[in-house]
Amino acid sequence: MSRPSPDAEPHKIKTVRLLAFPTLEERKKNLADAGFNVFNLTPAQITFDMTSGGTSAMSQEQLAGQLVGDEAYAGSRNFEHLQRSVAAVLGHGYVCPTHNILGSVKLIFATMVPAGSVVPSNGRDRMDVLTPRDVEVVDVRDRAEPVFTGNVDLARLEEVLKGGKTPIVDVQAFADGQHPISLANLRAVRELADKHGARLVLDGSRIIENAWYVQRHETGQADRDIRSLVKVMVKTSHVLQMDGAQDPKANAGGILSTDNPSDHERFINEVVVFEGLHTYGGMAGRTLEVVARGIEEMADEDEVHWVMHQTERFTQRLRDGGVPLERGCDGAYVRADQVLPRAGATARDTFSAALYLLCGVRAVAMHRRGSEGLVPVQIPRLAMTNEQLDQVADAIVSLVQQADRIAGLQVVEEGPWRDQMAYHWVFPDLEPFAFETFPYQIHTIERVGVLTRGQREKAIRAAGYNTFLLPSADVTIDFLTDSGTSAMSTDQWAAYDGAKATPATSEEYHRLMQAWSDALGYQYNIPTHQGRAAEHLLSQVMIEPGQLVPGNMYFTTTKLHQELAGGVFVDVIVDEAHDPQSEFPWKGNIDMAKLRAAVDERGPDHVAYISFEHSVNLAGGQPVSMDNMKEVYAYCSLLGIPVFFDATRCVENAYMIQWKDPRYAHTPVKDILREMMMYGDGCTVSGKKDFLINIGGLLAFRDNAEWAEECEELLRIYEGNVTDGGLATADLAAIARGVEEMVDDRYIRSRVQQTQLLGRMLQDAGVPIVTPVGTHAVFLDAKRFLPHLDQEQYPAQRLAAEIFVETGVRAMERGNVSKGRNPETGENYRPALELVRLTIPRRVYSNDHMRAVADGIARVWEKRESIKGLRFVYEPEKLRFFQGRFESL
Ligand code: P61
Repeated sequence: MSRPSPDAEPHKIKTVRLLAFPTLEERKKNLADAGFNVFNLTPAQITFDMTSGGTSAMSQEQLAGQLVGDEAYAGSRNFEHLQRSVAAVLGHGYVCPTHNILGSVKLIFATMVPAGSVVPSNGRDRMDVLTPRDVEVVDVRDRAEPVFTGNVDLARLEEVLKGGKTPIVDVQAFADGQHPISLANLRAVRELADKHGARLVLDGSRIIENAWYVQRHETGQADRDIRSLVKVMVKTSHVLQMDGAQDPKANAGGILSTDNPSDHERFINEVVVFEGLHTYGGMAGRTLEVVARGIEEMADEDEVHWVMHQTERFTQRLRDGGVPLERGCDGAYVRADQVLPRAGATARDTFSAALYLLCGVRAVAMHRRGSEGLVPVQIPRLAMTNEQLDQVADAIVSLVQQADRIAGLQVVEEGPWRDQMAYHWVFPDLEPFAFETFPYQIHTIERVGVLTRGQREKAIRAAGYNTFLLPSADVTIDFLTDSGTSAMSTDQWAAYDGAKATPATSEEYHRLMQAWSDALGYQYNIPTHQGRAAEHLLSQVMIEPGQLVPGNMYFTTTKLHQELAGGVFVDVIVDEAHDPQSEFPWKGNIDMAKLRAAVDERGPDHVAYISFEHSVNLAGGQPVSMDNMKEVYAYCSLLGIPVFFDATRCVENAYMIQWKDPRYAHTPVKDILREMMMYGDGCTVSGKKDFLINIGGLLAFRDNAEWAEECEELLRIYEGNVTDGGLATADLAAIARGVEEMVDDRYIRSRVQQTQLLGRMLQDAGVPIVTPVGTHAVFLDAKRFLPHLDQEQYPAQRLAAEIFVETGVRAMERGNVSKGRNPETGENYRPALELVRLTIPRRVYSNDHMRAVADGIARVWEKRESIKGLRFVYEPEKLRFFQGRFESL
C-alpha cells in the first residue's frame, strides 16, 4: 500500500488562532526581558511556537467534546467513553486515566518498580525523571540498526534481564521523538520480557508516527493500515502509557492501559494517592472527553499520512539547505552544537535565542541540561500549512548561513534544568527573516468528504446535476460560496462565549457600534440578520414606485428588493465587465456616460439612489477604483442623488486599490476603506463575507438621522430590536471582533492573493477564466471551456457537475440557468457571461488546496471534448438554479 505523498490537507480549517508578528525591536526587548532564555517567552511574543506537545489542532468533534465533559468526580460518562475508545482503537480492556504522561510514569514506578531496580530503556529523555527515583536506567538502544533506530539491542537487554533486578522493560514508540522501533523488535522484546518475568511497558505517545514508519519501512507490513498496526503494537505490550497531549491531540491528560486485571488493580489503587479517583485520574471531564475522541480519531489513515508528509517535507527542506539535523517523527532536531561550535555548552540556547531574534520563531530544548546538542524544531500537528513550514525552514537555513556572526550566550544564572538558565548576550547583526504567510495558525479542523470517483458520479446524478443539491458531507473542497463559510478566530469564539445574552441592549451592541463606526466612519449603524434584510429596509425607505436605481451590475437579492419596492434597476457598469477577456483592472466601475444618460433621461428626481457594489460579485469579484467612487459621488451629490454602497466585499476592494493603484501602495487597507466609504451616503452589508462571520448584516448611513429612523421603524417590524437586528447577542460580539480582524493588512493580502494564485495556476494550465482575476472567486468561462455545447445545453451547469465528479470540488453555476427565462417570451436569456464560480471561503483552505483544485480542473480541461450537455427534468419558475434538476444528454 505505497501511497503517493498527499498534495493537500485532507481536511479544512474550522477555527484559526491569530499569530503575532513582533518587530525586530520588540524581539530584542522580549529576549532581554526573558533573560535570553526563550523558554520564558510567551505565545503572544512569538510567531510560530515549534513544539508538538499539547499544541496540535484538534478536530471540531474534539473541540465540541470540551463542552460535554460531565465533570463528575466518580464514574463520569467521559470516562466510559474513554474506556470504549481505548478498547476499540488500542485493544486494551482496562484503562486508568492520569493527569499527563508524568502521572502515568509515576504510577508505573510506584506500583511495579521497587527502589534499586534496573530499568532498560530505548529512550533517553525519560532519564531526567527516572534517575532521581533511585532506579538505574540502562540505555539498551541498538546503535547499529540503521532504519529502526529505536530498536532494542536484544543481547544487551537479555544481559540486563539476567541480572534479576528488572521488573519492567521501558520501550518508547519513536523514542525521544527520533527513534522508531520495528514491530519485529518489539515482539522480540516482549518474548524476552516474558522469559525473564518482566513486564513490557510501551510508551505509545507517538505510536501513530511509529506505525506509519512500520507501514512504510518494515518488510511485510506495507499492506496493513495504521489502525491495525497501532493495535498490534499495543497488544504486544503488557502495559501502555500514553501522553494525551501527543497523538490524541489533547492539551493535557494521559492514560495507562492494559489487558491484565491485576496490573490494572494496582494502578487504580495507586492512582487515588497521586492523581485522583480511577475514573478521572487527574483529568478534567472535558479533557477525558477530548482524549477519548482523539484516540478514536488518531489512526485516521489520511490524517496520519498528512502529518508525516509535513514532517518529511520540512526535514528535507532543512537538509537541502545544509542544516545539520537528526530526524524527528514530529519535526527536525537541529544539531546546534554543529551550527554554533564556538558557543560551546550554550550552543542550544544560543541557537534558540538567535532564531527568535531572526524571525520570531521559538524552538526550545527543555528538561534537564544534557550533553546532546539538539534543538527540537517540532511541528504542532495539523496546525500549520506547508507554506508556513517552508518559511520556518527557510528562516532556519538563513540562520545557519549567518552562524559565524553569532557569539554564544554568557551564563548569568544556572541550574540543572533548562528553565533555570539566564544569560547575557551581545545581539548579533543578523539579516532578519520576514514571514509572508497567513497571519493565523490552524486551531481546529473539520473533516471533509472523501468519496471515490464512482461514488461522486452517483452523488451528482442523485442531485440532478445541481451542485446546490449535493450534501456537503460528500464534498471534498467546497467552493460553492464565500458566504457564511469563514473560519472564525479563537478571539471571535472567546467574544461569542463571553457574551451576556439579552433581548434588550447589550455591551456587545455598543462594542459593535464602535467597531462599525471605526471601520466605516458612518454615524448610524443598524444591525440586520444578513445582507438581504438590510437591502429590504433600504429599498422600502428610499425607493418610490417607478424610480430608477442605477447600479454596477445586479445582484440577485439586491435587485429583487429594489423591484419589490417598485424600483427599476438599470445596469450602468462599464462594458468591460461583460467581457470575460478584457484586462481592464477596474471592471467594477460605473460607466459615467451610462449613468449620466440614465439620469438625464428621467431627471434626478426619478432616481432613487445609486446602488454601488464593491468588488462586484457577478462580474467576477471585480473592484471599483477610488477615482470612480469619487467621480460618481461628486456627480450625484450635486444633483441630490444618494449613493449607497453594497459594501459586502468592501475590504477586498480596498486591498485591490492598495495593490493596483500606486498612489495607495503604502496606505493601510483600514485607511483606504475609510476613504472609500466617504464617497457614499450609506451602505448595506452582508456580513457573511468580508466581515468574517457566519451570520449578520448591516445597514448604515453616514449622517442622515431621518433615513436611519425610518429604517429602524421597519427593522422593529421585520427583523428584531434596534439593538440586535434579530441577531443573538453572541453573534454581535463575534461580528465586532471580525470587523477588527478584517482590516488587518496581512490577512486581507493573503486572502486576495490566494484567489490570485488559483487564477494564475488555472491560466497556466490553459483553462479559460475571467480576467483579471477578482477578489473572492475565480470564474471559469464555460463558453470557451465547452465551445461544442450550445447555451441551451447549459454548459456552465454541466461543467460544475463535471468538476465535482473529477475532483470533489463544489462550484456554482452563474450562467444561463441562474439568469432564467424571459417571462414574456419563455426563452432563456442566454447571458453574455456563462460562468462557473469557484468561490473561496475565508481562512478555510490552504494554498495546497488551491493547487489540488487547479490540478483537478486541468484534468477536466484535458478531456473537455467528451463532456456532454444537460437538459432540465425539473424546472422551477423562480430562482430555478437552486432547485432545478437535470439529466445528461
Ligand atoms: C454569494 F446564489 N451572496 O455570493 P445575504 N450582496 C452581495 C452578495 O454577494 C450577497 C448579498 C448581497 C451570496 C449568497 C447568495 O442567489 C444567491 O447575507 C454582493 O446572503 O442576504 C450574497 O447577502 C446577500 C448566493 C445569495 C446566491 C443569493 O454566494
